[in-house]
Amino acid sequence: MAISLSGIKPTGKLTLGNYIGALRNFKAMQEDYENFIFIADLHALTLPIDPIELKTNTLDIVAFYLAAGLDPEKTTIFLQSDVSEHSELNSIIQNYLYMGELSRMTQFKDKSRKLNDSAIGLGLFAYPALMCADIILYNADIVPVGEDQKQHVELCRNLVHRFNTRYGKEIFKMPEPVIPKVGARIMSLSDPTKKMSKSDPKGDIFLKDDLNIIRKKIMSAVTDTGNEILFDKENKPGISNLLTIYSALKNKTIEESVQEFSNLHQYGEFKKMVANAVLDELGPFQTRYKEIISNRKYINEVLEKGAIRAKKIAHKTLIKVKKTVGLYVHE
Ligand code: ATP
Ligand code: LTN
Repeated sequence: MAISLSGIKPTGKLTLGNYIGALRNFKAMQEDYENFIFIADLHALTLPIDPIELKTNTLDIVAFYLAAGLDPEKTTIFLQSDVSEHSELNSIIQNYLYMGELSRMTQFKDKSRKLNDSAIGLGLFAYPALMCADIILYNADIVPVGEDQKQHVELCRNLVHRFNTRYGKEIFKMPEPVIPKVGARIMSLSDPTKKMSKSDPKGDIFLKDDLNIIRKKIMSAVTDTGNEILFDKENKPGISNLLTIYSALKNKTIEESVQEFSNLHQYGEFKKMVANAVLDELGPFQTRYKEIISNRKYINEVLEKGAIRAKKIAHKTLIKVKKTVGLYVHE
């Protein structure tokens, strides 16, 4: 069975962007792939974060994974920091990535721009090395992510090629990013030219928001002049974003949704239908989340079982890499 792997870093409250671009696709993978889904808690440390907040965010993501339908019998759910092989492989493969290519990463440029030079941590710069270790430890064939993470997976592909060429064999499998056709980049509702982002929230819909608040946020989303429901990212970014949200949640193509609304010449009515689509999805999701988050024993069991299963595979890869590069492994 081919292998799928992905993760989310617990840096803040998850948004509808995370749900559409990532979370909901993780479940789709568990039927056809051997599925590894983790919480990238080590990555969350690449920017300053309060320890209590980190822990709360982490537990929330586990509950979100389960509420989204990940089945611990089919998907290995675990914390990155529970499997020390991630850090060990990171310290080996970081030597095969170059400063030049790391400094070209858009995420690094965006995040470091907001900091003083003296406050940019080494971990933020080296972020993609750890991400690459996450991927290759499990021999992932595919990596389902939103648009913004594609560049990191591409960098990992370069590393795989470089490493395999250097050692003359297929040590690592070549991973493929899988980006959703609709909803790979959900934009902010108050500024549809900016990505909806959990660490830089602007008019975002959070997965835990009260349903009435969610409706209000959608009804007051920034739209554009005119009254036609058309997909035009340049001239109608607000309407295009709402069309994307609607289409993704209804499993429709953008064209199908545009067709559906072709007789509607009122943004208000359109927004109501988008809000209904979001509430239909998030209502039951929130009910499941509340049940799971109050059952800490179950969450612990899922994570413990997941870490044991993940470690078995990760350890094998680490030994193979150590042998390949010439580190002495006691036989
Ligand atoms: P941060 O603001 O801390 O960088 P983020 O909201 O961008 O966080 P990540 O943890 O980086 O979230 O991403 C988790 C997953 O969600 C990734 O696969 C990412 O591509 C996806 N994702 C994040 N934001 C969006 C968005 N606005 N639209 C679609 N997918 C998204
Ligand atoms: N960088 C990703 C989280 C992440 C990840 C990974 C995703 C860390 N390691 C490996 C896929 C595969 C993010 O910010 N969403």
